Amino acid sequence: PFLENVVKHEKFLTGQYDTSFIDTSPELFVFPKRKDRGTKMLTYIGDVTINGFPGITKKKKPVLTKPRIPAVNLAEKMPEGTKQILDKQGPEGLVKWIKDQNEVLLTDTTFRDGHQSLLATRVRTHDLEKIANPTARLLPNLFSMEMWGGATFDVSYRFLKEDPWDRLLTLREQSPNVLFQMLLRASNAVGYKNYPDNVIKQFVEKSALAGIDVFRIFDSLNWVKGMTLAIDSVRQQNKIAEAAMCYTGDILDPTRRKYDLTYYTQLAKELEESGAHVLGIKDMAGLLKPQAAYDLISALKETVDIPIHLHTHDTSGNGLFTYAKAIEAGVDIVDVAVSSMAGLTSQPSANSLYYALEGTDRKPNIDIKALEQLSHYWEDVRKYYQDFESGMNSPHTEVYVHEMPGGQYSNLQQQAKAVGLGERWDEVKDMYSRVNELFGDIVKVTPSSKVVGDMALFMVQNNLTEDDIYDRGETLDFPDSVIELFEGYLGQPHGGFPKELQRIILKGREPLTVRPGELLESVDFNEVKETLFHSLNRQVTSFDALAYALYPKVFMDYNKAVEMYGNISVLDTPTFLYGMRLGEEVEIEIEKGKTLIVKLLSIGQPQADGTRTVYFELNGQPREVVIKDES
Ligand code: BTN
Ligand code: 3PY
Ligand code: ZN
Repeated sequence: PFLENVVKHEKFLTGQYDTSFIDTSPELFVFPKRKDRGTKMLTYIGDVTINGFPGITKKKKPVLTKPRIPAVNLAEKMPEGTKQILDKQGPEGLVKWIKDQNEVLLTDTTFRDGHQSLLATRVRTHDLEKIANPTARLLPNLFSMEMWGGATFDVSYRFLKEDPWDRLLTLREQSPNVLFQMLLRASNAVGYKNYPDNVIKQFVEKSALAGIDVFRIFDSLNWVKGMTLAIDSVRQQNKIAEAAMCYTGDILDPTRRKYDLTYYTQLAKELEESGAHVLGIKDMAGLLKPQAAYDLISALKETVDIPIHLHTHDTSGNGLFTYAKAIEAGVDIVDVAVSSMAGLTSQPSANSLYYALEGTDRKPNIDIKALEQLSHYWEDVRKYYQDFESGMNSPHTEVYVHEMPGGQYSNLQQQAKAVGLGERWDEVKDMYSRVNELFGDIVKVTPSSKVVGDMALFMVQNNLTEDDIYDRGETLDFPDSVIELFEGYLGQPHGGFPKELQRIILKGREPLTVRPGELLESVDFNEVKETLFHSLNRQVTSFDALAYALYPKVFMDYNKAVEMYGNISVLDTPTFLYGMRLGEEVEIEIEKGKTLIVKLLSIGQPQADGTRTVYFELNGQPREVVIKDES
């Protein structure tokens, strides 16, 4: 606790911080051993130049322009925003403030769901950091910036080889005025399964410490019992608990009664009674049709007293129409993305919404010129990540049938490619909706959506039909995630599991009916820190320990990559993803005021052992590294 106070102090009061000294007990303090950062960096650049980046078909480094950053005066005082309202008036004060606003309030999701949905979550801190301060200055009237949680935590370590906690701390420093919002999967934290209760509590506590103000909490089966621990933990931190219900099905369809208006109003009431400060409606796939939005918001306004925050995805192309109807019905806050990162599987465009509401009394109080400038930046950055685009480039009304969440679309597509089903993507989508039926029509959102996706991949890969599952299920090795779902480790779905299928999948084992957190053994964080300290041979923070508790293998692999390559998060994105062209020179700021100038001179022919020598110039001096050619 003492050192955590130091962090708060150093970081938040003086604006200077160094995550390397955070909350380590003094006896664990070691001085990092001297390493040659230059060689590590060249090893990475050599490796990615020769072997390419995982998930990208190897190709020449594209020639791209530097993103246009809006000109802002960094010397000027940062305008105050909603963060100051929360800090001064507490959660209740903030809730009252929301209710007092007449215009619709906006959450900007560009930093999280926007790129999670369009670019497989791959946008790096390097690119977020540069626009965080201009965004805070140009859009101080935002309700919040959603910039953490969901898939970003896992993807940061796993694919980007960067620390998501550093991202949060860095962005917090750059944007001190707008509320920071994260997506928290209730008992699944930012993972794909339930974790012990003390992990959830710790996670909320540390996320709040590092800068999160608004926690959007949802359960992937809309199981309230799985959400209360997270809600309580957030309230204990004096932060905003936004409890969200996931929207599935279609309240307008009289033949689909499982998730009707009554289902949602009852759920909303339960969430309010469970301590939610704000009610979230999480339309993760974009299934909420305009009239349904009007009916739903109108009914909820009659049911609950807390503000209502609506989230949708624009996959069908109807997103703005849905928002217009929701706004007419009195929704308090809606989620939008900056135009060049909006639309399709992402959120509706903030810029478009601004104009759509002209002439109404709920038009958002936002600077449209600023939005357009920010959009230029993102338009340029998006090109860096072109290889992670889903290929969807027009409205996709099929979503009303397959019901796949926007945040899952590009990720599942990557998963399908990785197991050799890239060519059979249409079949995978179709199977996705068939699996939903097979499972009894469940809510599909991370992680339940991943289970449906895993099952769909499994069935397409093995050419299985629903009948095969029932006829030959006893002999099939179902994906682990499917077994865990049916065992009750993600909680209980509305209406229960289909009994016969559950019996087949569990092969005689008894399912859980209680909350998994009641059974999972607490994590001993001191022990984790101790173990990590010995295996990593460096200072270990509470943030590290949490990462290990959530994702042990991913976290250890990340550390291996850091050991091998150093801190590669400082590389510009084209170099990070494609390496260098022959003769090219790049500048890498490895720390404030310390820059490496790297020039790629030549690449040697493969040797008998499969290695190649890569010749560089580093700050004018010749340097070479030996890289294994994996081709
Ligand atoms: C690991 O496997 O944990 C190390 C991850 C680092 C992957 C890098 S990305 C560039 C280069 N190309 C590869 O295929 N692997 C390395
Ligand atoms: C996530 O959990 O990452 C989501 O975005 C779900 O919609
Ligand atoms: Zn979403």
